[in-house]
Amino acid sequence: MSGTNDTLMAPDPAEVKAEMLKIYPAKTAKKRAKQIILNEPDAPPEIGANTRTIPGIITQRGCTYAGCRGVVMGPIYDLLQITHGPVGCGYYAWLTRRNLVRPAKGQTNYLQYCMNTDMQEDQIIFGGEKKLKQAIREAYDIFKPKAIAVLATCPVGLIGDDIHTVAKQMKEELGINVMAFSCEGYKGVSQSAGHHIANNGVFKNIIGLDDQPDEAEFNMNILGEYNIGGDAWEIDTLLRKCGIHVTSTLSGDVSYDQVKKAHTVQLNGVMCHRSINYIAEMMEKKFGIPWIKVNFIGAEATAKTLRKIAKFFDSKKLTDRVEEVIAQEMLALKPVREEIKARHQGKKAALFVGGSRAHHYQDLFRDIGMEIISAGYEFAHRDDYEGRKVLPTIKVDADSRNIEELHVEADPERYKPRRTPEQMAALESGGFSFKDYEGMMVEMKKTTLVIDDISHHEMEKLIEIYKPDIIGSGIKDKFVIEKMGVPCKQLHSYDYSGPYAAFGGAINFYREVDRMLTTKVWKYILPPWEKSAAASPALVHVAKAGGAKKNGETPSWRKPAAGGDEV
Ligand code: CFM
Repeated sequence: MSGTNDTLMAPDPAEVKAEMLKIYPAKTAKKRAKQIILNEPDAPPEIGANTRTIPGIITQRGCTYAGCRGVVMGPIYDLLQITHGPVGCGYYAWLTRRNLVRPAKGQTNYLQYCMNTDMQEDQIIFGGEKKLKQAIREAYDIFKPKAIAVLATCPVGLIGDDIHTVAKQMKEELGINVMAFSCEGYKGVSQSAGHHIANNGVFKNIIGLDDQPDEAEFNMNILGEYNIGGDAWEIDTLLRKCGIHVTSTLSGDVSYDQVKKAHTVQLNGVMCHRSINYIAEMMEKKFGIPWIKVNFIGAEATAKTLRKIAKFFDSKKLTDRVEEVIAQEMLALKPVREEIKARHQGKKAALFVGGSRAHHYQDLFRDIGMEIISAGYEFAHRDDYEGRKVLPTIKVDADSRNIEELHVEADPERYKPRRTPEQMAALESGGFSFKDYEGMMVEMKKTTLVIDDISHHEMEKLIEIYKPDIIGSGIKDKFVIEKMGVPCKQLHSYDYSGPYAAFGGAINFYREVDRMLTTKVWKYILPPWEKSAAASPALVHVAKAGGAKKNGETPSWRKPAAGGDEV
């Protein structure tokens, strides 16, 4: 056996891609080939994204209802939310996503409830509108909420219940805001469609209901921040230290009343571009609030974001304060970062998460000297990969046409540009960019594999060939990855730790990765390809070749060293 004598060459990404695809039927391989791309940071190539997953492929995606109810609407804690559908769908509204809240004293919090109309065969056959009305009345009688949202699951759309008319009638009857969301799970390609539906609903039904601004010199919203593991609290604490007030987040630890006045701020910061860019755009058109992309994941990214915000407000006092805060925070962070960096410099990470974290978390790994060998989103669109400049070239297909595009115009009374055109132009000529997101690919190295909607099969190949030191991914593949001997940091609910945002969060993350990479437990796990090799000596050659031997040849990245015996 010659395992130790093998020369391990850097895998050729084109060969890796071919290896991933070769198991698929021709049509599937053709489609997946468009979703597995060799990166070119200077001119990101077109990637296939936001298209339906081919049946049979094991994907990590969720449904449209999950994106609307679970992701965007879920965290608005005093908006009473009723799922209209079978009780099983309702389960996924029951805090299965880890958006934390800490309502102020005396405020209502419905997050711990899971309210559902429990549709039965009767309603499927004869219609569920009556039962829905009854559920709304019942919920109102018990809780007396400020507002109610009704969220549809698949059968509602299939049988044609008119939930919007029900909401309208109940609004009149109860005298409170009642709104409906046609976010049936099948409506789109993934949860991404649900984000868009939720954005439309929040914009139409909540934002703009209260014109009274919070009193603050520097006042902004953080959009697309969902307070997973307390991230929004970490960001809020940091911004407060700088003297910046957050009126509303969409939607992390936020109340219905805060969302009502979201349109009164001077600036919108967009954290998760994928899930909330629609609202940012619509608020700009209707109210004149500019938006900028922000990122509080990673120490360097956080510092950059703070400076960007300070530059927008154009105040010496704020700029000085921001620099002071960055210096203070870095003082505490740097020794931890340097110590951990020394242990893990050059190690390899891969990231396959959602619609924004696969990009944002790259900064945290880079902070401690690690290299990103591959990354991809589950359900993002081309603009999240290639940047918003490709928006005009994205083809509108039957699936995207399914989701309403709101026609938004400037509000006749309330449209008020927050900066004059001259001020905006001056900022832009100083390198400041509004309404812009450059996407993931410009920040990744040349020829790095960018993989959209990665399948379990592709993940296995990636691990066998690249042997990453850690993978950031989700619960659906976490244990598959760990059974292969690779630590997996679950980047949706954070494996119940966190927060990871801002400077304090970055320290938590470095320590967590350090712990995961230094524990000795992984060496006790024999990955499946080595197990089969041990059981059958004839397979040893294939195993050593990263399981990627094709047509009797050893792939170029794993040629045996001269003089080394093979088996
Ligand atoms: Fe935005 Fe999210 Fe994400 Fe997302 Fe999500 Fe999430 Fe996510 Mo899980 S809104 S796209 S639909 S950052 S629940 S808080 S972690 S897949 S990367």
